[in-house]
Amino acid sequence: NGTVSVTAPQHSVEGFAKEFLRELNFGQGVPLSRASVNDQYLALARTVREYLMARWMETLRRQRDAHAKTVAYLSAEYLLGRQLDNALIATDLTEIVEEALTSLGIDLATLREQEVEPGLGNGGLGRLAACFVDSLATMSVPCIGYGIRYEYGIFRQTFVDGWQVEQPDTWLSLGAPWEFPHPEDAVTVHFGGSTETYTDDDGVTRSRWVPAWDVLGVPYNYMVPGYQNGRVNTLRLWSARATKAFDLQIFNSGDYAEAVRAQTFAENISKVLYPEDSTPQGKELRLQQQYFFVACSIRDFLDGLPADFDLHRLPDVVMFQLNDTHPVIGVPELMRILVDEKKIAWDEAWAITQKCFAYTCHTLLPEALEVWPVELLGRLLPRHLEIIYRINDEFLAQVRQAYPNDELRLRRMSIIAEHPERSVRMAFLATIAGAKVNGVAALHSQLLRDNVLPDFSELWPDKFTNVTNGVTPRRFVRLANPALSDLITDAIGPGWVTDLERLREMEPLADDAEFRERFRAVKLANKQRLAGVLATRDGIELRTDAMLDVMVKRLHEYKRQTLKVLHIVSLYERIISGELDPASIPPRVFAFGAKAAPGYKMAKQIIGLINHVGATVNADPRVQGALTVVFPPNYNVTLAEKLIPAADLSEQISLAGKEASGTGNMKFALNGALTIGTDDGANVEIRELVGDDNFFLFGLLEPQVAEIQAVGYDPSKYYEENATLRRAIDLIASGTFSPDDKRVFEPIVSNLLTEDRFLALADFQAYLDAQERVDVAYRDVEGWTRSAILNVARSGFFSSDRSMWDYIDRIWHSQPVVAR
Ligand code: 26Q
Repeated sequence: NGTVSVTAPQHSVEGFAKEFLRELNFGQGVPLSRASVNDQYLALARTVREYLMARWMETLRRQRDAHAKTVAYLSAEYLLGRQLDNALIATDLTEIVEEALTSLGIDLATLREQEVEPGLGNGGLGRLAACFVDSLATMSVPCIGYGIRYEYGIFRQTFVDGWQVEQPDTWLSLGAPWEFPHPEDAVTVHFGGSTETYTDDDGVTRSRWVPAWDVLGVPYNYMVPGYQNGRVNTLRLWSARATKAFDLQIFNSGDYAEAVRAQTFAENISKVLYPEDSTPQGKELRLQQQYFFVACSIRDFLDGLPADFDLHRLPDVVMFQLNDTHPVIGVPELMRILVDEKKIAWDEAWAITQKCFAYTCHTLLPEALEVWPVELLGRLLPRHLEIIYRINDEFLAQVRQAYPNDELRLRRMSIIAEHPERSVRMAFLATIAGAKVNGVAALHSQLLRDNVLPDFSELWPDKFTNVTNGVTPRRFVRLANPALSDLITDAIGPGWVTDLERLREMEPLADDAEFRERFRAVKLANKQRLAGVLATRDGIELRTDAMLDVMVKRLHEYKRQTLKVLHIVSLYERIISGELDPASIPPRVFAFGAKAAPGYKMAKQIIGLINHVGATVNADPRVQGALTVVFPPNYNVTLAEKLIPAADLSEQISLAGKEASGTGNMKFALNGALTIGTDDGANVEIRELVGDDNFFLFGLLEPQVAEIQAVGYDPSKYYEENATLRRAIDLIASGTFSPDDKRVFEPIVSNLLTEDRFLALADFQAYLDAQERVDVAYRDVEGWTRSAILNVARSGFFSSDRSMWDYIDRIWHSQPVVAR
C-alpha cells in the first residue's frame, strides 16, 4: 500500500548506545569527546524518537485502512511539558537508556534538564488538550490534534524586587528535536478583500470570496505516543510563512526591503501566544491566528480524504472538537468550503456541519466569553461574516417559530450582539452549530445550562452534556512521581497506569501501618527532591520537615490568591502581636506558583504582595521558622511535576461558581495531597469521591453567593465586624510589607474593602477555621497519612482516559482502532 516498512532499532543497552553515538556523530556532527550537553541531549532525543518512528507509521497505515472516525481536536493551545521522559516511559526505554548513557559516561538526569518545555498554552485549557491527546493515543483512538506552533510560547516569568517581569520564551533556540516539519503539506490561507455575487453555469446567483492577501501554513508534526501500546498519534501544529505569490509580486516590483517586510508580516501570525486567559481584548492578530490554524486544519483533514469521497458522509469520518470558542471560526469556514467550493446546497451543508462540530466551554465568567466586533470580522473574513449572518437569520427564524412574539428572546439569543458595539458572540455560534455542548465538571455544566446559556438549553435540552475533566496518569503520576508509582505497583501491580480506577485496590492499605510508613517515606523523598530542584533552579531553601501547603495556578482574582495571602498575614500578625505562639502550630511552608497576564494590573499587584509578605515573614525571627513563603518564578509543567508530588495540602479556594473545573486539584489528590477547597468546579466531585473526612471544605455555596450578590455585597461589613480580618488588612495597609513605599498595596486594600468582586472577605473566617482543622488533622500523623492514601485510592475517576470514554460515549461516537 505504498508504506515503506520501517524496522524499529534494537531494544538493548549496546544497541541503544550505538544508535546514540551514530546520532551524535552523524546527526549532530560531533565526537563524544567534544559534545556539549545540548549536543548530547539532541542526539538522545533523536535516538529515542527513532524508536517511535516505526509505530508512528504503522499507526497511520492502520488508521487509513480502518476507515475509522477520527477526532480532530482543535485547540489554540497545547501545554505539552517536556517530551523526553514521556517518550521514555511510553517506550519503556528508561532503564536501557540510563545504562547505555552510563556506559558512555553520561548522566541521563543532566540531559533531561537540558530540555526546554514547549509552553504553547496558558494554563488549564492548554494542559487539558495535552492530557486528552495522551489519553486518546493510549486508548488507540484515532485522533489528530491541530494547533499553532507559536515561535514564542507563554512568557518566562522573572521577579525583580518581587514584581513580575516577562521575558520572551525562546523555546526553539537550542533546537527542536521532537518536531517534523512538512513543508510539502503547506496550506494557503486567505484573508481580507470582499465578496461578490456571480451567476454560475446553472444560472444560480451565488456569493464568493475575493480575498486580498494570503499566508502559507506549514505543518510541524509531533509524536503523541500511547503508553506502551505500540501506537503513536499525531499532533499537527501550524507555522505561518509568506506565500510564494506574495513574495514574487513584491520582489518583482524591485522593492526587496518591502518583500522581506511582507514575509515578517506573514510570519507574525504564529509568532507569539497571547498570554491573556480571561477578558481578552479583540486584537486583530488573535483573530488571524484563530482563522489561520483552523483553516489550515480543516483543509488538511479534507485533503487527506480519498479523491472520490462523498462529503455528505463527512460526519461518519470526523468530529471537530472545539476547545473553547477559539476555533469556532471553523464553522463558517467549513460552510464556505461546502457551499462555495464544493457547491453543496446550503441546507445540506448546514446539516453536515452541525454533525461535525462539538463545543466545549471552559468558563463561567461573562467577561471571558469571546466576542469579535462585526467591523473587524467583516474586514478580515467578509465571506465568513455573510455566512454567520445567514446562520443567524435561519436560527432566529427557528426561535421565532418556537417562541412567537418574543422579541426580547430573539435579541438575547442572536449571534450578533448590538451593544456596546455590534459583535459576534462566538459561544452562541458554537452552541448553534455544535452537535453537543459540554461543560468541564458537573457543577459547571449545570451552571452553563442555568446561567450562561439558559435560552439555548431551554430550546435544545438534549444538546447539553457534561464531561468532567481529567488528567493523564502517565505524566502526572507515573512520570512525575516514580516513588509513589513504585509503591502502588508493588501493592496492586502495574495495570493502574492505563486503568486508573484500579487504584481502589489500595483502599485497604490505608489501614496498614507499614504501608503508611512507606507512603510517608515517598512524600519525604519527593520533598527532598523538590528542595534540590528549588535550590539549583532558584537558590530557594526549602525545609522538608514542614507541612507543604501549595497554591499553583494562573493568577486571577476569582481564584483568590489574596485569600491565601490574608491567611498568611493573619497568622503572622497574630504571632508578632503575641496572640499566637509559633511553637504551637505545625510548621508550614506556603508555596506559590502563578503567572499573571502582563496587562492584568491587579494580578501583578497580588504577585508583588505575595513576594513582599514572603520576604518579611521569612526574615522575621519572631516567626521562629513556623511559617515560610516560597514563590519560585516561572511556574510551568516541568516545575509542576516536581511540586505536586511533594505537596501535603492543595489549595483550591476559588469563589464557588467561578472555577469551571480545575485540573490541578485532580493532580494533587492523585499524588496524595489533601485538599482545602470550596464547593466549586471539580472540587465538588473530588470531595464526593474521597469523602468528607478526607477533604477540608469551607466557604459559601454557589446559591449563597448568588443570593448575597443579589441583595448587594458589602465587604466593609466583614472588615468592621471581624477583628482578626481587620488586623490582617490593617497590617498590609500599614506598609509593613513595603517599607520603601508604604502605599504600594493600597489598590489591593481598597479593592478588598470597597469591591471584593470575589467575596474573599465573606469567606475569610470560614477559611481560617478550615485551616485550623487542617492543623489539627496534620498533627495526627497516622490519620493524615490514611486520608492521603484514600485520596489516591479514590481519585481514579480523574484519569483523562475516563474523560475520553465519556466524550466517545456522549459526543463523538467514535471507536478505538485496536492493534491487530
Ligand atoms: C481568548 C481570546 C483571545 C485571547 C485569549 C483567549 C483565551 C485564552 C486562554 C481565553 C481563555 C483561555 C484559557 C482558559 C482556561 O484555561 N480555562 C480553564 O480551563 C480548564 C480546563 O477545562 C478548567 O479546569 C479551568 O477551570 C478553566 O479556568
